[in-house]
Amino acid sequence: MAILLISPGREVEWLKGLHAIDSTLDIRVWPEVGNPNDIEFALLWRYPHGELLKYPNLKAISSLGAGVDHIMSDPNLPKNIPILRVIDKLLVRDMTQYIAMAVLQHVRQLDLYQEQQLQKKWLWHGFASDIKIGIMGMGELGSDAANKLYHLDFAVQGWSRTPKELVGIKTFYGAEGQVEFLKTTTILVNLLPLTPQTKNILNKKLFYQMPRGAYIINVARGGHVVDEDLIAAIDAGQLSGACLDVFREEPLPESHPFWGHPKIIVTPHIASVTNPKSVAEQLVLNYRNAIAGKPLMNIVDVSLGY
Ligand code: NDP
Ligand code: OXD
Repeated sequence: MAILLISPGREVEWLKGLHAIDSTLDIRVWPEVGNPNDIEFALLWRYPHGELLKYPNLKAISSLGAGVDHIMSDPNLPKNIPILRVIDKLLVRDMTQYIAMAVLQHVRQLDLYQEQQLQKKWLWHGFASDIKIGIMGMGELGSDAANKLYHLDFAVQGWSRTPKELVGIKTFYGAEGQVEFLKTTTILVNLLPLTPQTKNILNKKLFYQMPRGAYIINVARGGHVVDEDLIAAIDAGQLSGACLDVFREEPLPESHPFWGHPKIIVTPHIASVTNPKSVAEQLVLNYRNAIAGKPLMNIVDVSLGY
C-alpha cells in the first residue's frame, strides 16, 4: 500500500505536507519507486506519459493542481481509474488576487507610470474607460474572481459551458452566448480548462470579435492561445496588450517573442501555485477512501476532460 509522488522540484515540500497529516504514509518519490505492485494511489504534476501503465494496482490518480490536462492528454492513461484534482481555498484566493492585480495594472495604466518614473516625469493619465471584464470559465476559480471583481465595482460578465446564476454578474453560455459575451468584453480573463473543445480558443477570430483595444489575461493554459495570432492582433492595435502566466512550452523559451514584446507581461506560471500544507488533507483523505473503496472528492468528468 503506497503512494506514488511525481512533482519534479517540489518533492520535499509535498513529502513534508503529506507526512504532517500522517507520518506513517508510504510515499515513493519517482523515479525511486521500488516494487510497482505496491502503488495504489498516484499524486502527479507533469509526469512522463506512459509511466502509469507500470502500476497494476492503481486505484485513483490525483493531479496536484486544479488542472488535469497533463493527465487527460496521456495517450497511455490507464482506463477506468478515477481521476481527481485539487479544489482549495488558497488556490482560489491567490488566483483572484493575481487577476485583480492584472486588471488594475491595466486599468490604472501602471506601465505608463513605470516608464515615466524612469524619466522622472510627473504626468497624469486617465483610466482605461468603459471597462467590462469577461471571464471565460466560471468554475471554482472563475466564479470567485468574478465575484470579487464585481465587489471592486467593475462590470463583470462570465461565459461557461452550462448556464450560471451569480448576483450582479451577467452570464452567457455555449457557442450562442459566446458571440454576445465577446462583443461586450474589454478585458478578457481566460480560466477555462484545456480540453479538445477549448484548445486554441484564443485565436484571431476570437480577438476580432472583441471591441478594438481589448486586453487579454491568460491564467489558464498556454495551449488556449495561438501565439502568432495574439502578437499579430496586438501589433495591429486590435488588442491593447496581454498579461500571460501560462505558455505552450514552460519555461517559456528564451527566443520566444513574448519575452521582449512591450505590450505583453510575462509571469512564470505563478498566478496560483498549489500549497502542499493547504491541500495535503484532502489528498490523504482521497487516498484513504480510494483504498477503502469509499466515495472520492473532486472527481474529474473524464468525458468532458475537466
Ligand atoms: P473548473 O473545472 O472548476 O471550471 C472550469 C470552467 O470552465 C467551468 O465553468 C466550465 O463550464 C467552463 N468550461 C469548460 N469547458 C468549456 C467550454 N467548452 N465552453 C465554455 N466553458 C467551458 O476549473 P477551475 O476553475 O478549478 O480551473 C480552471 C483552470 O485554471 C484549470 O483547468 C487550470 O488550467 C487553470 N489554473 C491555472 C493556474 C495558474 O497558476 N496559472 C492555477 C490553477 C488553475 P461549466 O461550469 O458549465 O462546466
Ligand atoms: C494548476 C496550476 O492547474 O497550477 O493548479 O496550473
